[in-house]
Amino acid sequence: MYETLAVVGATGAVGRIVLEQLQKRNLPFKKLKLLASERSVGKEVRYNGEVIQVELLAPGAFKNVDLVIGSTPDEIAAEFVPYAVQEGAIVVDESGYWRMDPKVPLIIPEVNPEAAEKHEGILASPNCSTTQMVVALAPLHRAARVKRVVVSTYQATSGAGLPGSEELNDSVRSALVGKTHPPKTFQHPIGFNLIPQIGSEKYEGYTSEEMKMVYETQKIFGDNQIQVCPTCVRVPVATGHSESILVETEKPLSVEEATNLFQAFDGITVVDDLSNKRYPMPRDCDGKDDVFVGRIRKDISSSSGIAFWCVSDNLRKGAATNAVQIAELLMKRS
Ligand code: 2RA
Repeated sequence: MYETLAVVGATGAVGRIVLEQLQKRNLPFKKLKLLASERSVGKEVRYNGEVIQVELLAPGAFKNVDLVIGSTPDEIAAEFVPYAVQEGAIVVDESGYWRMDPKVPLIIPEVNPEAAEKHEGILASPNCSTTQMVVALAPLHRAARVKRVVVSTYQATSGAGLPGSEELNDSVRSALVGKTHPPKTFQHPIGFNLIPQIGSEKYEGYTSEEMKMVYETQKIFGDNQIQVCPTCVRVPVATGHSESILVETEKPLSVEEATNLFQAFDGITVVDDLSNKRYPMPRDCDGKDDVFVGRIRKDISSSSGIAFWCVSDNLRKGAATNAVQIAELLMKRS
């Protein structure tokens, strides 16, 4: 049923990993079409030993396309997704534009695959910082119902795409010779710095990135009662978002119970041995598809809390891998 698959934004930081994941997971489609903005048209991309030329993203490009994975900024997704659907394709969109539309299911395949059954042509993949947190919370939520989450993120520069990665390199190089590289992608120089702002001011002093963590978590779990208090921080790390998470559950969980729940969940790897200095770190998770959890401990300030540390490759489970898994889920069901 899904014979032709199109990848929009195939030459971007996430698009490249989408192509790698499609090959690795061996998705059963017959033809691949690559679409991008004018700047990338004509570029040649290798896929499974074949050379594919990037074509222009424009109305008409989705005729005879069955399934699309879109990896573009919000404003591009706002424009192309409606005409892709009109031309008959189903779109898995990674941008932030469609996620909170009530008609669009927001999917993490290990967490809420059932939500993918009902859609009107668009399915969305959550924001990277939400995805890894929700994967980690899911087994605790199923066993003990999550009531409240306090989370601080340490987000890599590649979350802002290739320009973010370049700015980290330029900023660090300049700082090492006592200069300041003028920031373009981030609000301040990122080399040897932390920036407690990702996105714009959105609600009551919280940023757009922080409010995504609130709304998207509630939507994926289908529970608006879950309280989330986020602080999102950009850090000078190239790849791999880290999160310090304190979760309060309705039914108190012991550390052993929480650890067993994490270990049994598909897509989570536990690395937790403080005495031997073993815990997840971005440099060890770069290039891996799982969500890594460690430093699991009791909240010593309350009786119903568990604190833990969570790291995941933001370009993989936080973006490309999750989108390809959604496409895989649709293909399995067709
Ligand atoms: C970031 N979460 O890290 C964003 C990307 N979607 O900037």
